[in-house]
Amino acid sequence: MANDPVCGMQVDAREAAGKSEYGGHTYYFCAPGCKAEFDQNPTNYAKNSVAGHKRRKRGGHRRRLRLSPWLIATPVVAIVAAIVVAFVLISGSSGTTEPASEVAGQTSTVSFTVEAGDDGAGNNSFFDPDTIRGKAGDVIELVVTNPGSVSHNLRLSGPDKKYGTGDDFESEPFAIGPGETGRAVVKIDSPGTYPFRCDFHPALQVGTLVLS
Ligand SMILES: [Cu+2]
Repeated sequence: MANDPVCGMQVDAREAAGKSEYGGHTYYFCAPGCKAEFDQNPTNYAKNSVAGHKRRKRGGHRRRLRLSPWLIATPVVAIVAAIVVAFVLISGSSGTTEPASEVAGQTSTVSFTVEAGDDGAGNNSFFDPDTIRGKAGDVIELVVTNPGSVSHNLRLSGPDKKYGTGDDFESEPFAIGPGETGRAVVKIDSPGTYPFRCDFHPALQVGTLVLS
């Protein structure tokens, strides 16, 4: 088994959804979204960064956190590390908790919390609620919590209701690890029903944003 360097899931190399060569190493991915993310920023994920992928600050300045493989193999230590990382993020030494609550400089006026979880073994991933109702034109913050055991994210199809076309809204961080919280800030001006999904579990973990 290999580890998907983006979301940290275990991937059987023979059944991987994609692979990339980087720095003389082969990486396997559970989903096309993970491969695309890796290919854009391989240095963020290559070697030793499996569980430690911790993310971009606003303004393009990147924060990197590399954990050695033994940490990943030792859940207790990994949990402690995650708590430390969360503390560092919350304590304000990073820009990550700055109001991601804006779209083009606008502050969100409505906030919804969505669970992106699984059954505790990485299966049956879900969003709860899987239908969110808001108003077209509002700047809406989606707070995405992950009570599950593997990484999830939330990608909202943009105004065109299609994924991967450049107008999507994506949670930040891209991969929300177990116990972590991410955010997406959304603004769509036309009423309608807009699908969202987890890029790591795109077939199963889906929902809709209904804007009136
Ligand atoms: Cu997921």
